[in-house]
Amino acid sequence: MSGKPKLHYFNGRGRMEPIRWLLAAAGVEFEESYLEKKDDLTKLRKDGSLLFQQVPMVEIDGMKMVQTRAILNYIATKYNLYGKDLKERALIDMYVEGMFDLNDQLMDYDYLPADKKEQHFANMMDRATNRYFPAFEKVLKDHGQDFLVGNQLSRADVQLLEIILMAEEFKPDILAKFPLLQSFKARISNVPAIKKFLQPGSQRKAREPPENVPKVLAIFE
Ligand code: P9H
Repeated sequence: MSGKPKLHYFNGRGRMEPIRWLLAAAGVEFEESYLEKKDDLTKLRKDGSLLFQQVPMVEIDGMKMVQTRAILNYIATKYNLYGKDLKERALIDMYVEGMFDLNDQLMDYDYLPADKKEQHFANMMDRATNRYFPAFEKVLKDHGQDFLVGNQLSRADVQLLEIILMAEEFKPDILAKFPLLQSFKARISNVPAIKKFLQPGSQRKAREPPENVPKVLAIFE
Protein backbone atom coordinates (compact mmCIF):
# COMPACT_ATOMS: atom_id res chain seq x y z
CA MET A 1 0.00 0.00 0.00
CA SER A 2 1.63 3.29 -1.09
CA GLY A 3 -0.50 5.30 1.30
CA LYS A 4 -1.78 7.17 -1.75
CA PRO A 5 -5.52 7.07 -2.33
CA LYS A 6 -6.44 4.53 -5.04
CA LEU A 7 -9.35 5.38 -7.34
CA HIS A 8 -11.39 2.56 -8.93
CA TYR A 9 -13.42 3.63 -12.00
CA PHE A 10 -13.25 3.52 -15.80
CA ASN A 11 -10.65 5.65 -17.62
CA GLY A 12 -12.99 8.56 -18.09
CA ARG A 13 -14.72 11.41 -16.27
CA GLY A 14 -18.22 10.28 -15.24
CA ARG A 15 -18.84 10.46 -11.50
CA MET A 16 -15.15 10.14 -10.54
CA GLU A 17 -13.95 13.40 -12.14
CA PRO A 18 -14.98 15.75 -9.27
CA ILE A 19 -12.98 13.48 -6.94
CA ARG A 20 -9.89 13.71 -9.16
CA TRP A 21 -10.27 17.54 -9.19
CA LEU A 22 -10.58 17.82 -5.42
CA LEU A 23 -7.59 15.56 -4.69
CA ALA A 24 -5.53 17.53 -7.22
CA ALA A 25 -6.63 20.87 -5.71
CA ALA A 26 -5.59 19.55 -2.29
CA GLY A 27 -2.20 18.61 -3.75
CA VAL A 28 -2.79 14.92 -3.00
CA GLU A 29 -1.17 12.39 -5.35
CA PHE A 30 -3.41 9.43 -6.19
CA GLU A 31 -3.31 6.13 -8.06
CA GLU A 32 -5.97 4.84 -10.43
CA SER A 33 -7.19 1.32 -11.26
CA TYR A 34 -9.28 1.36 -14.45
CA LEU A 35 -12.31 -0.84 -15.09
CA GLU A 36 -12.04 -1.90 -18.73
CA LYS A 37 -14.72 -4.62 -18.89
CA LYS A 38 -17.70 -6.06 -16.99
CA ASP A 39 -15.49 -8.70 -15.34
CA ASP A 40 -13.49 -5.95 -13.65
CA LEU A 41 -16.67 -4.70 -11.96
CA THR A 42 -17.75 -8.27 -11.12
CA LYS A 43 -14.37 -8.93 -9.49
CA LEU A 44 -14.68 -5.87 -7.22
CA ARG A 45 -18.22 -6.92 -6.33
CA LYS A 46 -17.16 -10.52 -5.60
CA ASP A 47 -14.38 -9.49 -3.24
CA GLY A 48 -16.82 -7.31 -1.32
CA SER A 49 -15.16 -4.02 -2.21
CA LEU A 50 -18.35 -2.22 -3.26
CA LEU A 51 -20.92 -1.53 -0.53
CA PHE A 52 -23.68 -0.88 -3.10
CA GLN A 53 -22.13 -2.87 -5.98
CA GLN A 54 -21.26 0.45 -7.67
CA VAL A 55 -18.21 2.56 -8.49
CA PRO A 56 -16.69 5.15 -7.94
CA MET A 57 -14.75 3.46 -5.15
CA VAL A 58 -11.76 5.08 -3.47
CA GLU A 59 -9.34 3.25 -1.19
CA ILE A 60 -8.21 5.91 1.29
CA ASP A 61 -6.95 5.76 4.89
CA GLY A 62 -7.77 2.05 5.14
CA MET A 63 -11.34 2.49 3.89
CA LYS A 64 -12.99 1.41 0.64
CA MET A 65 -15.25 4.45 0.25
CA VAL A 66 -18.15 4.53 -2.20
CA GLN A 67 -20.80 7.21 -3.03
CA THR A 68 -19.32 10.23 -4.79
CA ARG A 69 -20.61 12.84 -2.35
CA ALA A 70 -19.46 10.88 0.71
CA ILE A 71 -15.98 10.60 -0.78
CA LEU A 72 -15.87 14.34 -1.61
CA ASN A 73 -17.09 15.29 1.89
CA TYR A 74 -14.31 13.19 3.45
CA ILE A 75 -11.57 14.66 1.23
CA ALA A 76 -12.82 18.26 1.63
CA THR A 77 -12.92 17.93 5.42
CA LYS A 78 -9.53 16.20 5.65
CA TYR A 79 -7.81 18.89 3.55
CA ASN A 80 -9.61 21.96 4.95
CA LEU A 81 -11.52 22.77 1.78
CA TYR A 82 -14.92 22.79 3.50
CA GLY A 83 -15.04 26.21 5.21
CA LYS A 84 -13.99 27.26 8.73
CA ASP A 85 -17.32 26.82 10.52
CA LEU A 86 -20.87 25.47 10.25
CA LYS A 87 -22.23 28.58 8.49
CA GLU A 88 -19.53 28.44 5.80
CA ARG A 89 -20.11 24.70 5.35
CA ALA A 90 -23.81 25.34 4.91
CA LEU A 91 -23.08 27.81 2.12
CA ILE A 92 -20.58 25.44 0.50
CA ASP A 93 -23.09 22.56 0.65
CA MET A 94 -25.81 24.68 -0.98
CA TYR A 95 -23.50 25.79 -3.79
CA VAL A 96 -22.01 22.32 -4.37
CA GLU A 97 -25.39 20.55 -4.44
CA GLY A 98 -26.60 23.09 -7.01
CA MET A 99 -23.47 22.39 -9.02
CA PHE A 100 -24.16 18.64 -8.84
CA ASP A 101 -27.60 19.18 -10.37
CA LEU A 102 -25.94 20.81 -13.40
CA ASN A 103 -22.91 18.47 -13.32
CA ASP A 104 -25.20 15.43 -13.58
CA GLN A 105 -26.68 16.83 -16.79
CA LEU A 106 -23.30 17.76 -18.27
CA MET A 107 -21.71 14.38 -17.45
CA ASP A 108 -24.57 12.31 -18.86
CA TYR A 109 -24.68 14.01 -22.28
CA ASP A 110 -21.87 12.04 -23.97
CA TYR A 111 -23.36 8.71 -22.86
CA LEU A 112 -26.90 9.42 -24.14
CA PRO A 113 -28.46 7.75 -27.19
CA ALA A 114 -28.40 10.10 -30.21
CA ASP A 115 -32.16 10.75 -30.21
CA LYS A 116 -32.01 12.08 -26.62
CA LYS A 117 -29.09 14.47 -27.11
CA GLU A 118 -30.68 17.53 -28.70
CA GLN A 119 -33.34 18.06 -26.01
CA HIS A 120 -30.86 17.24 -23.22
CA PHE A 121 -28.40 19.76 -24.68
CA ALA A 122 -31.01 22.52 -24.83
CA ASN A 123 -32.10 21.84 -21.23
CA MET A 124 -28.61 21.79 -19.73
CA MET A 125 -27.48 24.92 -21.58
CA ASP A 126 -30.65 26.72 -20.49
CA ARG A 127 -30.13 25.66 -16.87
CA ALA A 128 -26.48 26.70 -16.92
CA THR A 129 -27.18 30.10 -18.51
CA ASN A 130 -30.43 31.02 -16.76
CA ARG A 131 -30.25 29.29 -13.36
CA TYR A 132 -26.81 28.20 -12.12
CA PHE A 133 -24.26 30.67 -13.58
CA PRO A 134 -26.46 33.71 -12.69
CA ALA A 135 -26.59 32.42 -9.09
CA PHE A 136 -22.80 32.16 -8.79
CA GLU A 137 -22.22 35.49 -10.61
CA LYS A 138 -24.45 37.10 -7.97
CA VAL A 139 -22.61 35.40 -5.08
CA LEU A 140 -19.32 36.86 -6.35
CA LYS A 141 -20.91 40.28 -7.00
CA ASP A 142 -22.53 40.49 -3.56
CA HIS A 143 -19.37 39.90 -1.53
CA GLY A 144 -16.77 41.08 -4.02
CA GLN A 145 -14.28 38.47 -2.80
CA ASP A 146 -12.00 36.19 -4.84
CA PHE A 147 -13.49 32.90 -3.60
CA LEU A 148 -17.11 31.79 -3.27
CA VAL A 149 -17.01 31.24 0.54
CA GLY A 150 -14.86 32.48 3.41
CA ASN A 151 -12.42 34.46 1.27
CA GLN A 152 -10.31 31.31 0.81
CA LEU A 153 -10.23 28.36 -1.59
CA SER A 154 -12.86 25.69 -0.91
CA ARG A 155 -14.32 22.67 -2.69
CA ALA A 156 -17.03 24.99 -4.06
CA ASP A 157 -14.47 26.94 -6.10
CA VAL A 158 -12.90 23.75 -7.41
CA GLN A 159 -16.20 22.28 -8.53
CA LEU A 160 -17.43 25.55 -10.07
CA LEU A 161 -14.28 25.77 -12.20
CA GLU A 162 -14.79 22.13 -13.25
CA ILE A 163 -18.34 22.74 -14.47
CA ILE A 164 -17.44 26.06 -16.13
CA LEU A 165 -14.82 24.24 -18.23
CA MET A 166 -17.27 21.42 -19.02
CA ALA A 167 -19.98 23.90 -20.06
CA GLU A 168 -17.50 25.78 -22.27
CA GLU A 169 -16.69 22.54 -24.09
CA PHE A 170 -20.36 22.48 -25.13
CA LYS A 171 -20.71 26.27 -25.69
CA PRO A 172 -17.39 28.19 -25.74
CA ASP A 173 -19.00 31.62 -25.20
CA ILE A 174 -21.29 30.48 -22.37
CA LEU A 175 -19.69 32.96 -19.93
CA ALA A 176 -20.25 35.93 -22.28
CA LYS A 177 -22.79 37.54 -19.92
CA PHE A 178 -20.91 36.62 -16.69
CA PRO A 179 -17.86 38.91 -16.27
CA LEU A 180 -17.19 37.89 -12.65
CA LEU A 181 -17.24 34.19 -13.56
CA GLN A 182 -14.77 34.95 -16.35
CA SER A 183 -12.29 36.50 -13.89
CA PHE A 184 -13.08 33.74 -11.36
CA LYS A 185 -12.20 31.11 -13.98
CA ALA A 186 -8.82 32.76 -14.67
CA ARG A 187 -8.07 33.24 -10.96
CA ILE A 188 -8.88 29.67 -9.83
CA SER A 189 -7.16 28.19 -12.90
CA ASN A 190 -3.98 29.85 -11.64
CA VAL A 191 -4.06 28.32 -8.18
CA PRO A 192 -0.78 26.34 -8.42
CA ALA A 193 -2.17 22.86 -7.66
CA ILE A 194 -5.09 23.42 -10.05
CA LYS A 195 -2.85 24.94 -12.74
CA LYS A 196 -0.76 21.73 -12.55
CA PHE A 197 -3.90 19.57 -12.93
CA LEU A 198 -4.92 21.59 -16.00
CA GLN A 199 -1.56 20.86 -17.68
CA PRO A 200 -1.46 18.23 -20.44
CA GLY A 201 -0.38 14.83 -19.08
CA SER A 202 -2.12 15.25 -15.71
CA GLN A 203 -4.66 12.72 -14.39
CA ARG A 204 -7.51 14.95 -15.55
CA LYS A 205 -9.66 13.02 -18.02
CA ALA A 206 -10.73 14.17 -21.46
CA ARG A 207 -14.29 14.03 -22.76
CA GLU A 208 -15.25 10.49 -23.75
CA PRO A 209 -14.59 9.91 -27.48
CA PRO A 210 -17.95 8.82 -29.02
CA GLU A 211 -16.44 5.57 -30.29
CA ASN A 212 -15.58 4.61 -26.66
CA VAL A 213 -19.07 5.10 -25.23
CA PRO A 214 -20.45 1.60 -26.01
CA LYS A 215 -17.40 0.03 -24.28
CA VAL A 216 -17.98 2.12 -21.14
CA LEU A 217 -21.68 1.36 -20.99
CA ALA A 218 -20.93 -2.35 -21.50
CA ILE A 219 -19.03 -2.38 -18.19
CA PHE A 220 -22.22 -1.49 -16.32
CA GLU A 221 -24.88 -3.36 -18.33
N1 P9H B 1 -24.92 7.57 -6.06
C1 P9H B 1 -21.03 6.87 -16.27
C2 P9H B 1 -20.84 8.09 -16.93
C3 P9H B 1 -21.59 9.18 -16.63
C4 P9H B 1 -22.55 9.07 -15.64
C5 P9H B 1 -22.75 7.87 -14.96
C6 P9H B 1 -22.45 3.48 -11.74
C7 P9H B 1 -24.08 6.40 -8.02
C8 P9H B 1 -22.55 7.73 -6.54
C9 P9H B 1 -23.65 -0.09 -11.85
N2 P9H B 1 -22.34 4.18 -10.49
C10 P9H B 1 -23.21 4.33 -16.41
O1 P9H B 1 -24.37 4.32 -16.06
C11 P9H B 1 -22.14 4.34 -15.43
C12 P9H B 1 -23.29 4.97 -9.98
C13 P9H B 1 -22.94 5.57 -8.61
C14 P9H B 1 -23.78 6.84 -6.59
C15 P9H B 1 -22.49 2.00 -11.44
C16 P9H B 1 -24.89 -0.42 -11.04
C17 P9H B 1 -22.22 5.52 -14.53
C18 P9H B 1 -21.98 6.78 -15.29
C19 P9H B 1 -21.24 3.75 -12.62
N3 P9H B 1 -23.51 1.32 -12.03
O2 P9H B 1 -22.71 8.94 -6.59
O3 P9H B 1 -21.42 7.22 -6.41
O4 P9H B 1 -24.34 5.18 -10.55
O5 P9H B 1 -21.63 1.49 -10.71
O6 P9H B 1 -25.15 -1.61 -10.86
O7 P9H B 1 -25.59 0.51 -10.62
S1 P9H B 1 -21.14 5.41 -13.15
